Amino acid sequence: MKLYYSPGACSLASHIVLQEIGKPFSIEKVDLAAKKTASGADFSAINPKGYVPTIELSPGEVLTEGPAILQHLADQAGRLAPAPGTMARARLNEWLAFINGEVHKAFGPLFKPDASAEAKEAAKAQLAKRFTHIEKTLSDGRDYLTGADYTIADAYLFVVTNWANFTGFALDAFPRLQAFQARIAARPAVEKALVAEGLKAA
Ligand SMILES: N[C@@H](CCC(=O)N[C@@H](CS)C(=O)NCC(=O)O)C(=O)O
Repeated sequence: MKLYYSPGACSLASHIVLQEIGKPFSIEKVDLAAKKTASGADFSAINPKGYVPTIELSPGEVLTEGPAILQHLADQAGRLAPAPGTMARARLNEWLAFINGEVHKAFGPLFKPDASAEAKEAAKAQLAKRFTHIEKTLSDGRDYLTGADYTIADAYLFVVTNWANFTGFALDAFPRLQAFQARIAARPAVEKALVAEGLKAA
């Protein structure tokens, strides 16, 4: 299994889950601007959509889209997600869709150097609404998004909300989210993924 990634990008969630599961895998960095992998391969030929995460599960079997990859890894491992078909799994899917469509994508303008100040402010206002929903969810004392159990949604939420720290989006109003981030960052698998992507000293 090989994960194509860019350091700190949304692919970090898949990387964390691979580390959590502990089955053998490798990672290869992608230059997203040049669409070249670290070994010199044409990334567009591997994933014509040109983005990470992209995972080669077995020779020629490539899976894309973060939520699909996360669920496949969890289902194969029989961990980090409730069983398919259950209400608990529907709740997990609800979170994955929210993180993907409402949080991940809302960060877009904050990463674009050419986005107008107006577009950046609008993105921050949208994110504040979404973060408020997350903060409320975490306010009943739960450690993780869906309750007592750590799931793939927590890994994904950790990665995208961490972008706040690099985009000038203050988290002061979201203390429970900050505590959540610290809780997830302390997991050995998360630390391993951060070190492997060069985001943390070994
Ligand atoms: N729909 C995809 C989007 C993935 C995505 O936005 N990846 C970003 C990094 S976080 C990327 O590779 N961007 C480079 C590009 O689109 O050229 C998913 O949810 O996995």
